[in-house]
This record gives sequence, structure tokens and C-alpha cells, in this order.
Amino acid sequence: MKKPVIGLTASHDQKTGELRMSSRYTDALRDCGAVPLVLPLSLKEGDCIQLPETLDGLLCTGGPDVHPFRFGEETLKGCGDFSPLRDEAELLLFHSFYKRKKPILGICRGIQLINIALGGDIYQDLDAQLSDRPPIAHRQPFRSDAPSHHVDLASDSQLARISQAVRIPVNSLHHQAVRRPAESLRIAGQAPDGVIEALEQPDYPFLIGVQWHPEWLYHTHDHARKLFEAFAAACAKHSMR
Ligand SMILES: [Mn+2]
Repeated sequence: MKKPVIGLTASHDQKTGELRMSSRYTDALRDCGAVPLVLPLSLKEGDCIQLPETLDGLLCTGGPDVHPFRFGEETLKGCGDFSPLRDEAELLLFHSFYKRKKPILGICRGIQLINIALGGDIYQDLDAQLSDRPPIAHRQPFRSDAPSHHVDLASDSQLARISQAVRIPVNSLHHQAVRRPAESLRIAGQAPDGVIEALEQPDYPFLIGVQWHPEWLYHTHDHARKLFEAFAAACAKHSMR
């Protein structure tokens, strides 16, 4: 069987315009059954509409903060830098893949982008807005391939079924997080402090967002490998080629 081809959104250097892609994302897709294809950000709207005809799935990767106007807020203290080009391209890509019911996985910024695209919102900065919570370090103080907190998965979630577990250790490299999930999404996992770490859409071929970085963990943690494998399998199943 042909492997599915999965498009990944790149980051870029806003000063030089250079695209950037961590090979951890492309290696993870390659090692878990897919052909990764890095997408540029300088896409026209028509290009974004056409791409789901060619690609079998979309991976929205980690990156800078989404501009607060995208979810109807003023910019608060603690919000970080954003990329107008990336916000525009990634939202267009998300909507065009979503309309065609193609499998979509969001990682870190990706879960936030999916939630915002579907009408939810996010905390612009956890430290500034959730100072009353137990002090879990969502920006972990050590290497990214080591887990730093747990996520409790909803026992009836797709993610629990994929992970074959209801409590998984994850890494944590974020200062923002989902606040109000979009109506069509359900909470699939939360950290012990209540921070939402995973969303999914029931009745969609594969629409899952995770706040952690499975691309750093898939060599050592089954749940991370299974997530990429399930994504690749969903892309292969819904491939029209
Ligand atoms: Mn976290």
C-alpha cells in the first residue's frame, strides 16, 4: 500500500524569511508510516484550497503565539511574538483540510490553532492568567525528551484508545493553553492542575490536538509513537489516491 503524504506547516524567521522545520517532526512521520512534506507559508488562498486534493493529512506544528485578535482579545501581558504570515497560512490550510474531512493533528501551537479556528480561545500566558493554580512547570526546566508532568485522558476518548492508557507522562514546552474549547471539540486530556492538554472532535476521521510534543518522545514512549501511527493510518484510510 502506498504511504500517506502528510503536509507539515513550517516556521519561519521573520527577519530573513527563511523557513524552519525541526527534523523531529519529519522523522516522526517517516518512522511511523507516512511521507512528510514540508509546506511553505507563502501560499495563496487558492493554493490552500487545492492542497487537500494532493495531500492525505495536515500536521500543524509548534511555533509562535497566535495573534490575540484571532480569538477576539486585546493583547495581554505575557503574550509572546506572533507571525502574521503563519497565522494566515495555517488558518487557511486548517479550514481547507477540515472542509474536506482530511485527518489533522495539532501539536503545541497546533492544538491552540485548531481550537481558535473552530471558535474556542486560549490563555495568552498561563503564569499571568492562572497564578492561583498548583505550580506545574508547563515550561519544563530540563531537556525536551524527558516527560515532566502527566496527562489524564478521558477514558472514552479516541486518544485513550490510541494510547492504550488513561494516564500518560508528557513533556511540556508551552506558556499558553486552551481555555474555552470550541463547541465541536471535546476535552480528551488534562494535566493534574486542570490545564487542557488534548482536544479531539468525535465523528471526524481524525482531528486531535495535543499540547505536548510527541515528536520528542516517540522513540521512548509508546503513547507518542502510537499517536503518529494512528494519524498516519487515518490518513492512509482516507486517502483518495
Ligand atoms: Mn503542559
